[in-house]
Amino acid sequence: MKIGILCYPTYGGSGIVATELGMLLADKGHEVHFMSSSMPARLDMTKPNIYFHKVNVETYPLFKYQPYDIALSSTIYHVVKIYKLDVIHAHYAIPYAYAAYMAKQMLKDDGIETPLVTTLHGTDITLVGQHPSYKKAVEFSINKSDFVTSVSESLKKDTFINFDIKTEIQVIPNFIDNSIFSHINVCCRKQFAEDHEKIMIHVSNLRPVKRIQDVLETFKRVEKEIPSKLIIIGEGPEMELINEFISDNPDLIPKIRLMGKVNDLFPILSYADVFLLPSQQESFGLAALEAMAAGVPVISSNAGGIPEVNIHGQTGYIAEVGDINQIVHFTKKLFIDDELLLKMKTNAKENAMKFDIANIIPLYEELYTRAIHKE
Ligand code: GMT
Repeated sequence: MKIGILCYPTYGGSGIVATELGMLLADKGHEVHFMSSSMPARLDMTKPNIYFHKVNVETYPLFKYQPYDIALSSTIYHVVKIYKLDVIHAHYAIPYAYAAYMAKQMLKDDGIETPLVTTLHGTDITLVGQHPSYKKAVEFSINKSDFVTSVSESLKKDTFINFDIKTEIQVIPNFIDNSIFSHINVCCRKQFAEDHEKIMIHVSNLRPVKRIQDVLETFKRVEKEIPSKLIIIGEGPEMELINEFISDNPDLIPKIRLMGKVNDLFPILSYADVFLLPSQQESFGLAALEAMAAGVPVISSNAGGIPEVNIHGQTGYIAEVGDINQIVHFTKKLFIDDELLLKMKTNAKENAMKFDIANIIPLYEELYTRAIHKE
């Protein structure tokens, strides 16, 4: 099949899922065309069958805002027409599903019917998609998509609650390529912590919805009793809050490692003892799944789809959003009991296997086939 993938290029769950999916489809022999404002962060252009088309936004002095969505729909139109794509897959409703619908109409005028599959990722439904400036357009583009998927049952439910949806929504959970962990060389834990110290880790785009304050407060309280280190990976607006916390707690400076965006996330994840994900909202929690696949138990909030990934008392623990006492309690519980920690590490890895790409890719392939054959 010839598949067009529209996604955000930056760090953020939807872009990562879209990129990993596209690369695996290309590995299986499909021709995959990525369209985005810049090269997606994890896209490996050395792989076969992969094409990248940059959306070029032409500036003009009259424009206060650049008309990205117009440039995007024109790019989709041209790429579908030139490369004869079979299907367009939009990741994140805004602006991808919307722009893809416009491209579909332009193609229709030329007698070309190209099916559109839209995957809802989370904040396109629960946060930004709720804003009056976008809500109607999001609803319209979902209803105009030929097939719609969501990354969790929870997100599917939220979509039906928040919008007037007339199409079916199929849940296709996010996934992980567990095979990458067989090649990881775990040699350097000492670079992050002494043997007697535990490691907490948090990976995100550091936006307010991630509740970084809970990560920092948990670390501060746990570290007082149990020697530990905190690794934070990612970049985003809450970096200011982190810097403020560090300057208010100078004794913690040598114990907190801020790593920004890292290219090779998985070896670092493998050193951690717990992954903290106290998010206010999380449709799935891809970062938690990646941690689990690396054998790291997750201590998370109960937001959105997280409980579909992190199983309380088995792969980690779940607390109410904002209940720091609970998060601290669960972290200490794991840190003081090596046997329990080891068991949960094994459980986490085992549960991640359920989300292995080998189980998920066929679901997308089947969906594309149905879309192409209008089934
Ligand atoms: O908030 C983010 O982490 C980015 C956002 C995105 O769409 O890029 O992530 C959402 O999609 C991920 C991939 O499907 C999910 O794993 C995240 O849970 C979801 N984030 C939120 O719902 C806040």
